[in-house]
Amino acid sequence: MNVDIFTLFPEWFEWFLEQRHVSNVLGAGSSIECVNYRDHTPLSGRQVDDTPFGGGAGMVLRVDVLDSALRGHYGVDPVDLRMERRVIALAPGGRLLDDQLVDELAAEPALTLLCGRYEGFDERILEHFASDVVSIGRYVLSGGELAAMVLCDAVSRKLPGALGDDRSAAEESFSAALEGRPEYPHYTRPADYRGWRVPEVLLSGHHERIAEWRRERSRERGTDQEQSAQR
Ligand code: 6GU
Repeated sequence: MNVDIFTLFPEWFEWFLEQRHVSNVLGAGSSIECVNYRDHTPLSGRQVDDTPFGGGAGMVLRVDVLDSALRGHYGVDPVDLRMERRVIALAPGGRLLDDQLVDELAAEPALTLLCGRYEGFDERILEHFASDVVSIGRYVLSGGELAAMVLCDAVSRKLPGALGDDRSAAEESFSAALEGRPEYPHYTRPADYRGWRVPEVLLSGHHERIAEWRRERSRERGTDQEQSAQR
């Protein structure tokens, strides 16, 4: 997969790209490239944002700057770009990122991520250039960069070569293998610590009983999580 990240802070991603599971995926044929909006702005002084029409606090990323940045990088009109590849604007009001969306994005050959800053994007960017608007939760971050990293992290775990063992991604929390529910609890040595004993069934070597126990625990956790989401 090829991922391009448009941002005002490309240096934020340097640390992220060095992390093991990300660099494994990059080594296995994927690529992540960062593009600085400021390198493409048609405005003087590397300006990229402006005050909102109608007044109010903060600054808004300009539609002409995004047009130049996308056109400069891809050599096509950004209105047509979103027909070729998913162009995802990261904004708090977007579609909530969940395992289903992560799977959907992991199946794409290429993604473009647009990070907003300040008060966010001129609405025309979302309307005309983005194919999707994605949010990582119902709270406000100061920019889309951390959300882009969250999305890349979650997507890259689904790509071949990311994890030591490809089964880990298939059976993990919220996956279809667990019918969308959270993962069962894990234990390792010591089997008894301060009197806190590991459930006996896990030490039994009885694979069917272990699988059954894990399904039950996963179901219980799913119910607990639904109940706390309703509160
Ligand atoms: Cl994608 N962006 C910002 N600025 N805040 C967020 C978010 C995204 N998702 C949750 N909060």
